[in-house]
This record gives sequence, C-alpha cells and structure tokens, in this order.
Amino acid sequence: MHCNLIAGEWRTASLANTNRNPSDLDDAIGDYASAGSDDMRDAVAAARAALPGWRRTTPQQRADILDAAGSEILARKTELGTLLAREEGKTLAEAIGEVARAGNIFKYFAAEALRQQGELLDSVRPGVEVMISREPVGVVGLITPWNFPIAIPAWKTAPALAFGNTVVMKPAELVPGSACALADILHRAGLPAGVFNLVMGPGRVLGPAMLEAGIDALSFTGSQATGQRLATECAARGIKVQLEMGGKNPLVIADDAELEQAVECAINGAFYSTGQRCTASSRLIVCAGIHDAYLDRLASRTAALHVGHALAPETQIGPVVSEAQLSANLAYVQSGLADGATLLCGGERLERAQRGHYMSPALFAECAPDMAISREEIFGPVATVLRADDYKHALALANDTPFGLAAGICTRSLQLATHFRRHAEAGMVMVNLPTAGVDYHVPFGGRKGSSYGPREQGRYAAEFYTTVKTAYVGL
Ligand code: UN1
Repeated sequence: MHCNLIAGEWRTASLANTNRNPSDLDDAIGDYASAGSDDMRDAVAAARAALPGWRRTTPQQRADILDAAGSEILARKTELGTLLAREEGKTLAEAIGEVARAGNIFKYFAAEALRQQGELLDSVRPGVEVMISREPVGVVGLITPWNFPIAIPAWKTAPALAFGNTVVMKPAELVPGSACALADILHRAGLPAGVFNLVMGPGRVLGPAMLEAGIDALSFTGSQATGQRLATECAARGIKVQLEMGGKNPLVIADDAELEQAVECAINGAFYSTGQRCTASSRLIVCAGIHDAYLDRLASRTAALHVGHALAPETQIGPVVSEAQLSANLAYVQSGLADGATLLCGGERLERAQRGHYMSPALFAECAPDMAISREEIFGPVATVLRADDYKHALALANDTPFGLAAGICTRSLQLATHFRRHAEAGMVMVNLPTAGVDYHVPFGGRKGSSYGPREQGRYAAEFYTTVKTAYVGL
C-alpha cells in the first residue's frame, strides 16, 4: 500500500483505496492509503513543528531542494507521465507535457526563492525609516483536483516551499499516484521532516479536519460548491484563502477569423484533455457571417477525433476520469437535447476493447444562452455553440456568465482583438489561441465565480504565500 507522508515518515492507514485506470478498469494501479481526521491532525501538527526551522533556512537551501526536485521530475517525465495517463486518462503526450510543466514549475520557484522582494523608505516623520519585507504565511493547506494530478500540486507546493511555508497537501482521491510520486521526490530531495506532508483520502472528512487542525492558509482548486463552503469556513476561522473553481470559458469566432486556425482552437480548447480543464473552451460563440462554414468544418473535425486508451499512440481524446463524471456528462447531453439544442455529433458512451469510461466528444449548435449546457460547467468533452449577430453581440454573450476564468477570440483584426482583450470579463484572455493551456511563469486566475483571493503562479504567487511586514525603525 502507498502511504501517507506525515512528519517525514511514510505511515500506513487502516483503510485503502484501489486506484483504477479509467482507460482499462481491469488495470489496478495500486492501493493508496485513505487517511482519517487523526492523520490530518498529525500532519498539520508536523507542519507546525517544522515551520520555525524551515522558515529560517537560507534561500539557497530552499532553491537547491526545489531545483533538485524539478530536475528529477524532468528526468523521469516519461515514467511519471505514463503513471499520470494511467490514473487520470489524459493522453500520454498530454501527461508527459504536464509532468514537464511540473518540473519547470519547481525550477522556476527555485529561482524565485532567491529573488526577494523588499523596500526601504524614509518615514514621513523625521528620524524614522520604514522597511517593508515579506514573511511566510505559515502552515499552508493544499487541496488539489484530479484533472492536473501533478501540475496543480506543483504550482501550489513549489511557491509555498520557496517562500518558507510548510505544507499539508490533500490530493484528489482519483489521482493519488502522482501525488505520492511527488511527495517521494520532495522527501528524497532533502526536505526536512514535516515540511511537506501528504494526506490522502476523502475530502469531506479531510477538508474540515484540515481547517480544524489550525492551518494558516488554504489554497484550493476544485468545484465551486466545495470552494464556497471552504471559503465561508476559512473566513470564520481567519484562514487566508485562495480558490480556483470552475469556468465556462467563451471562445468568440469573429467573422474575419482564419477558419482552420479557429477550428483548431476549438478542438484543442474544448476537447483535448477530454474537456476536463477549468480553462476549457466550452462555450463557442460564433458570429453569423462565418457560422455555417465554421460549424460544418468543426463538426467534421469533432466527429473524426480518435477516442481511446490514453496510452495508445493514435488516441487524441482519452477516457472520462470516472463513471460518476461520465454519467454527469451524459446527463448534460440529455439536458441539452431536452432544451432543444441541436446535437451535431457525439455525446454517446463508447465501447472499446478495454472496459473504460469512454465518450464521444459532443458538439451542440443553436444553444440559447440560458440553457443549462450554456451556463453550467460540465467538465467533460461537451461544447456548446451560440450564434451571435456580430462582434458586439458576441462580446455580450461572452460576458454573460457567472464565471470569469479565461476568454478567447479568433480574429484577424487588431482592433477586435484589442477591444476584446480590454472588455472580456475574465482573468485571462487568449487571442487566436485556445482558452486552455497556460504558461507557468505568469499569473493564473479568474474573476466572478471562477476565483477568489490572490492569483496563482509566477511572481504573483507571493501575494498568497507571503504576508507583508512593515517595520518602523527610529534612527
Ligand atoms: C491549463 O489550461 O493549462 O483545473 C491549466 C484546471 C486549471 C488549470 C488549467 N486550474 O483546469
């Protein structure tokens, strides 16, 4: 059984979960410890005990450990990518890309540990100077989702450690393998006992236990419902909180878009990674002049996508992560049909040689903006197309959503691209690119119902993982 890492020791738990491959349910990846609230309490206590020592380490010591972890992840990207593809179901190429991203994130934050930020100012009073410095926020709890089993743990853990915090991480139950591999790498890279703790198991038990045990800050990526519950609880307990939740990201196709490029943006953005990205281009808003030609081409490309085993080289779309997610996706397909949207292709459960959670990518046309499939995050390979009269109408539709993570436009016009960049109500804007697929050295996050609290990633990560101290010194 793969164990929890608590206080520098691998601890077994009385319960275990068997991790199965969504491409092939007969492939059991391993048994992973399932912790209870006692283990969580121990992990938070261990992180608390390790904090004074870790925050006093030099930036060089922290940089060396993070850099070593990053190098090992990069060197093992094929092996770790294969594990990731087996447990999550994205294609091997996508999984290896994700692992490389995780390795690069550690290397980026290794250097960020050395780039310290501070200011020295004269006071408004005579004979006084003011120093502004950043200190670690303390014990940080990380709750991570299943759709990026190593990149999201990396982009929370690396800045947390770089800035001198200690960590308790609770990964999604569907993807414990990548989390265990990451914990093992960090442990062997030389992290002192208790600086990084891994506690695997059910969120409904371990989430509340983590907050009760007394963490200083929580970074969460997951569903809106869980995020909002956690935020309320964090506010009551005075815990600093950062939430990344859902998206229903619009991709506007303007009349002057380059057709093939705009089709590829939608195929990639809506369906790659089986649509299981909070940045997915799930709402395609197509202007009237290009609408019919665009949909013709998009529907034939969608229908031709090869759905199969994540490790098979010809696969473009892997399985859905779980039976529960597949059923939820299919229920949305039914809801779209019941609401009168036109299903151009896909939306069906597929049989393959192996028993797995396969589904054909679904493309809905003539969707009304108030249909559930146009408003709610589905988190699967289901894209809705809304017809817009013109660019102005398209922009209004794009912003007519409770979410605000990413928004994209395909156009050849600098004027439209600029207007959209300035007026899209989203944290991230993409021009002639899919809405999904982000860099690791720049801020990540959204507006409205998508995010809460400071941005993640790049140097903006310091906003969450540090706290500012203002010191007045009489001369
Ligand atoms: C990406 O689009 O490259 O859960 C990253 C998610 C996001 C990450 C998206 N937090 O899908």
